[in-house]
Amino acid sequence: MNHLKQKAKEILSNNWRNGFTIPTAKLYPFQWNWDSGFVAMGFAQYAVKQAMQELRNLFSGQWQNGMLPHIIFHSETENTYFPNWDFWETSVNAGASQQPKTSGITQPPVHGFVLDFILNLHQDDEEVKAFAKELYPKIINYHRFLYNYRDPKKEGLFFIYHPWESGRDNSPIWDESLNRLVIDEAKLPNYERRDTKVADASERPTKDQYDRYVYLMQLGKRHQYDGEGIAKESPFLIQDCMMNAILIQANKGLVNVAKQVGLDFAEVEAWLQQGAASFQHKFWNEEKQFYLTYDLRGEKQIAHKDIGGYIPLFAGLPNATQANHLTQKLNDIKEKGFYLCPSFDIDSPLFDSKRYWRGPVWPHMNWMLYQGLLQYQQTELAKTVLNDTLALVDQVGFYEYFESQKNKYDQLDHGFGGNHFSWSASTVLNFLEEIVKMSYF
Ligand code: 9WN
Repeated sequence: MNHLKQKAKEILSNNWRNGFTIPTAKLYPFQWNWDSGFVAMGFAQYAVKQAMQELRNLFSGQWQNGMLPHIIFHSETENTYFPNWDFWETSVNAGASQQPKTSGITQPPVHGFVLDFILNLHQDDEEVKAFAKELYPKIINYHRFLYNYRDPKKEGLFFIYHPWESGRDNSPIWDESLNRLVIDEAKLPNYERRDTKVADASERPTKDQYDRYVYLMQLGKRHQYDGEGIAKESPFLIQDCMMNAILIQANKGLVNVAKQVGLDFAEVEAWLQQGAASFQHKFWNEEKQFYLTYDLRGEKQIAHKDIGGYIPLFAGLPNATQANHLTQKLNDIKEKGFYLCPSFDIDSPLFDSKRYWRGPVWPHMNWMLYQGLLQYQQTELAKTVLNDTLALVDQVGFYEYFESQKNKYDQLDHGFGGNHFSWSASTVLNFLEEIVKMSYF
């Protein structure tokens, strides 16, 4: 396993840009929100100063209203990504960060549990403790933004209005909501995709989906990117099960941090109480025995099962019966000849084992799933998730995502999307540490 560790560190070092890490060269040349969270956990294993720098630089793009953007454009001259900073025109919001430039939407709020993870590894390090005190109020502000601007019915659950915010851009769970948009090509601004020049177009979202992404960007811009008007107008208005589970787990992380370094956490506890109760009610589907994402515009659960439905395990939300249903499903998927865990329901006609979030396996998702399974004493299944991730990377390289069907994967000599990918590297580092910590071998 030493070669994997060495390679992972090499990737992180090559993707390091003097203070932050890009997800992968060419395809994603800036700093991404949740990518940086996962990367910081990898750095925490061997270079904690870099972990702290990574997060400091990420939060340097935080807006005055607390929003933490999904992309921080540390360079204004790099122009190989669409949409670049100028396309966002974030100056429509008076409190938007102008230095560095950023996008106008957010991503999964992982940073509370990331900070907890880092502090746990370095409990006696005074510099890390001081850093925890510095970052804590910024994460609190971020969460306040989500509750204040993105929770119109005050349920303790927040909404997103763009698939990019979910981090699972082209998941079939967004199809119905995206199809509500009435696209008039003549009214869409001209734009040129750059992703399909770097990655194989058959592994990326379609042109029709990109038109819809651009439409929703324009909608956000019209409302200064901050909420009220968006909630009224956006046909795409979603309470994502995965993101809300992540927020709850991040809040739990914040409570741990606050206890360790002596900070007040009453507000976080109140969020936790309300969020956990609403979560069960809103997302659990008794008939499907699965957590489903909620379409706030259509006022109904979205019928498809995606990987986000397993992430409540990570936040300790399911009761024992619910957890059994989820683990049973994972065992079935495994028995059917798949690597854990495909990003979408393998039995659905919309499953596509190659196209991005419609089927492939994503290493960082496996890290959250692994942690969740351990919490529910599902050690064997957790080990499968860990081993599958390492096997996928070991055989073909540190790609962004991977073919999930074993018989198809065996015929490939590569993964999908970008290669030398940062969160794949940091996830491998964390899994390798787990093997030692848990004495698996
Ligand atoms: C848009 C950087 C990001 C990830 C997302 C992933 C992909 C971007 C894109 O790459 O999205 O944000 O251009 O496709 O879907 O989860 O954070 O790795």
